[in-house]
Amino acid sequence: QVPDPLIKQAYQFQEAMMMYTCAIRELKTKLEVLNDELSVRNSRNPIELVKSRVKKPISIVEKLQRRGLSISLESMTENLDDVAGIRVICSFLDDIYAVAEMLTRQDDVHIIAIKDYIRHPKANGYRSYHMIVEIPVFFSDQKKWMRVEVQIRTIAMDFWASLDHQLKYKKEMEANSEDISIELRECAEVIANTDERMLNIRKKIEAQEIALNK
Ligand code: 0O2
Repeated sequence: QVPDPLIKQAYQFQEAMMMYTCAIRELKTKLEVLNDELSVRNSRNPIELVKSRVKKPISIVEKLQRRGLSISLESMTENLDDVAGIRVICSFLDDIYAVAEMLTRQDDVHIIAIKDYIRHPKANGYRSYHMIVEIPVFFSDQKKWMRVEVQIRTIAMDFWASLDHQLKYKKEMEANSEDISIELRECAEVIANTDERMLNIRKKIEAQEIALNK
């Protein structure tokens, strides 16, 4: 027989995860609204794809342990900002900042923290714009402010980060060796350069269109 306190804890955890899932749904709707509006106005989609996930229980426990924090529901909700995570994959570099700014302007979105790993890439070459936001979610008996980590990046940045993640996950030893790190960083730089060139190409095409329409 499973002891009562354990069953109670399991239910509380399930309820917390449900709340994080709802927060993701709310924020995804906000992003879809923005994308729909902008695609009508500008005849192109700034957002290519939105991915989301609720952190797995094992990853939650590992992160709390890594930080030397207690393993409990309270500790998770107080200390972890990325239990709910959304990844916004944009077409172009400037779309990232446009999406971030539009979210920031919404008065029911509280910005808790921002990490701009595009202007300040990580030493390994990782690039992405990270926001920790808090949004209100309305449940049957309460309004709860829920934290969500939003990672905004281009298709190219996502390509690098996904492969970097895979390589490190499958071959941890080799991925940590010096020459592999250098190669990965070089690839990240080539990708960043390509992102800038693609943005310039788009701007040139837009300028030509404006000139033609005059
Ligand atoms: P997952 O599986 O994506 O959830 P910490 O989370 O403790 O590392 P912090 O300050 O909370 O530190 O987070 P930070 O640095 O703002 O961003 C962490 C998340 O960004 C990671 O989540 C990754 O998703 C992504 N990220 C950061 N650095 C890298 C990197 O070098 N390569 C790749 N591929 N992704 C990175 P998780 O929880 O580590 O993983």
